[in-house]
Amino acid sequence: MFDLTDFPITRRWPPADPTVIQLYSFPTPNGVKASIALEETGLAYEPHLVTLSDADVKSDAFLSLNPNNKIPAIIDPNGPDGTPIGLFESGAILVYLAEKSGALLGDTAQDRYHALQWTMFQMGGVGPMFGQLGFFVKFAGSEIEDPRPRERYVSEARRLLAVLETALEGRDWIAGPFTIADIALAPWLGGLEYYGAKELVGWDDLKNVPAYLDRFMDRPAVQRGRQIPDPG
Ligand SMILES: N[C@@H](CCC(=O)N[C@@H](CS)C(=O)NCC(=O)O)C(=O)O
Repeated sequence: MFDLTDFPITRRWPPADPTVIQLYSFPTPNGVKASIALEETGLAYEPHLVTLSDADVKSDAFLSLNPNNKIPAIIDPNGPDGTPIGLFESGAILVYLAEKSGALLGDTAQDRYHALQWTMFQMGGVGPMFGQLGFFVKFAGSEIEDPRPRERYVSEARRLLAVLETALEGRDWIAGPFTIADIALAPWLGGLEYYGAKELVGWDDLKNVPAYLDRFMDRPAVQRGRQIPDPG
């Protein structure tokens, strides 16, 4: 039941305890979604550091678990029907961990669909748009002279932040109770600082979003999960 030798990734990153969830990740906004959810739910797991270098994410071993060469990915030795399951895409991992633990999707069917709605909003909107913003503001794209891509992603980031600012009025968490949607969204809000993009997106004009990020960062499980795996 706990034999993980069918997963080639375990030969490069061997499990110390093959009975627990194996996490392959790096502490980026997408990576920490998985470690924070694991810390919040209390599910037993073992982290493995997979850096963003081609030698790791494009290795045959990692591609055998995620052909899309991106962290995070997991193996649960005790998946549905008691058989092992491998998963990639942080949104799918969040839903899986929430359903497995019975936590982080609220208490009612309404909560659950709202949590999924805002998780999709992050996966399809905030993640890709903020990621491109980072590319054009901080990384290689910042050397491109044409201002239009940068302007496009700054204006999309501002628009998405305005959606959140309105939705957070009068509530602590985006779907009502604390859910996977918060774990998906908040690390990306924190990423704006790392990109040096806060001023560009008008962060100081917002009230609810910065308070929301502070509330998220205050959670002990979030503080632990943000450091996992230890990047060394
Ligand atoms: N949609 C994916 C995106 C994951 C992603 O972009 N991961 C980045 C780090 S934040 C990565 O692994 N990059 C390595 C590469 O692209 O080579 C998810 O949410 O899991």
